[in-house]
Amino acid sequence: MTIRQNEFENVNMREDNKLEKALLVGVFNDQSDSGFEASLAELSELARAAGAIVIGQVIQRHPVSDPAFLVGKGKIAEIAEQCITHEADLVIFNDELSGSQIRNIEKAVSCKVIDRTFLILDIFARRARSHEGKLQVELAQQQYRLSRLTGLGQSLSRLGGGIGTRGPGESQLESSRRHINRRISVLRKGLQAIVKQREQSRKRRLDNELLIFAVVGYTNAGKSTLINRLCDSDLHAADQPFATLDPSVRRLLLPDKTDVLLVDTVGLIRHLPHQLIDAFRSTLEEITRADAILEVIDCSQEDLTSRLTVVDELINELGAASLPRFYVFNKIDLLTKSQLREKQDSLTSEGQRNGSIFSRQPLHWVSAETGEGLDELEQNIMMFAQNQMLSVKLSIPYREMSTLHLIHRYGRVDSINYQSDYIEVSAHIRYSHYQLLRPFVMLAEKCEEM
Ligand SMILES: Nc1nc2c(ncn2[C@@H]2O[C@H](COP(=O)(O)OP(=O)(O)OP(=O)(O)O)[C@@H](O)[C@H]2O)c(=O)[nH]1
Ligand SMILES: [Mg+2]
Repeated sequence: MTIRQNEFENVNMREDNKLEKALLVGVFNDQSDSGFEASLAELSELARAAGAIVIGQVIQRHPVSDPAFLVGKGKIAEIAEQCITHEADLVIFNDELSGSQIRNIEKAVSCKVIDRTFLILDIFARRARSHEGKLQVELAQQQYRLSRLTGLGQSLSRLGGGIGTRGPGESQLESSRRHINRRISVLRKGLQAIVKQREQSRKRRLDNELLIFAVVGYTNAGKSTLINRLCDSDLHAADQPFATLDPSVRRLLLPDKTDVLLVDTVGLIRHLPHQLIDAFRSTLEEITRADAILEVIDCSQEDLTSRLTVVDELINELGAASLPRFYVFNKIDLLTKSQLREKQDSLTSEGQRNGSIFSRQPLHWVSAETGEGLDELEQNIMMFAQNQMLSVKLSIPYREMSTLHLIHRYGRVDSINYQSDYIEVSAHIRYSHYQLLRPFVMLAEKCEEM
């Protein structure tokens, strides 16, 4: 199946290739109260990542009842004035806008208007490299577009049915909708084929049966840098939102010479568009197939707990909450000793107050940049991996020699003694392989190191 290039690409690039000047608009209301400042600062980061220069911001401090514009008439006038003064190319709203709101505001301020969701989708489109990533992003964009079409108003729509609602007389709206729906179904089919392929390679990976750790966290937390440092790899890492879109797997050699796999995942952000979560679901579900999660948190950030909540909510939504979790607080090199102590104390006391995991779980404080704390993290990963293993003594008849190959493949052979009529093997195997080797087991016990 051939799939056309994404028609959304570079959608907010100026024709002369210059950076666009963007004015930000935030609405301060009760629900977004606590994270408002952080969320607006993040919007500015996102705008820059999309190739725009932020020339100012307008904040609506009081909720407005007029849903046609989201902000009050006075604010609309202020936005229009600022657009003229700063020669803005576009206005970016921090809140989601409906199709009709976008059109109303565009008309009133005479400038291109987009919302946070559109902006994030645009950044994803710029970053997508793999075939799958490109299809996923375009699927999310087309769904966004479909949901914004309805704002065009009833007068343009003939969806009510009846004579004249099909064929040459159909409205612009309806034909756009049909065009988008057709495209969506092509994209879905393309993605299904890729998921099938992935199932095959997962089966192969399961054959190798290495423990899998999904590295999950807020965007820019340092997930890829951490993997690079631990695995001596060269995944793309950069100081920008959504540097990673496609999941990659790297092998970590532990001090006891066993290997585990670390899976890098797409970074998360507050108000991650639901269209993206849907489109990336099959990729995100890789997390649920891991044996454990390494949750990476940038501890130099002020809004640390709200970022943690965003990540935890997605892990819950995916149904991966019961997986064992390592909390890895990264970037400690950016804090002074006393700032670090303050953060550690506040997390522990907060944990004790609301009974959260932090009061019970050992937390890892590391720097993927300098390597500080990584030895201890590796030790803990190793202990966890050993925990998943059984120490066994096997007696294998010579006619069952092929079993030796199985043990090499599924576990770690510690010693082999060739006796006169059987082979005596001491090994570490995964619990899940116990049944397979059971006929030969003389002794099995949980590992000492646990
Ligand atoms: N000072 C410092 N910077 C770090 C550390 N770890 C990562 N960084 C920097 O943080 C930025 C983001 O790192 P990435 O590894 O790309 O972050 P990520 O979590 O993979 O981000 P996404 O893929 O966008 O979700 C890069 O500029 C890194 O160099 C750290 O321990 N200390
Ligand atoms: Mg990354």
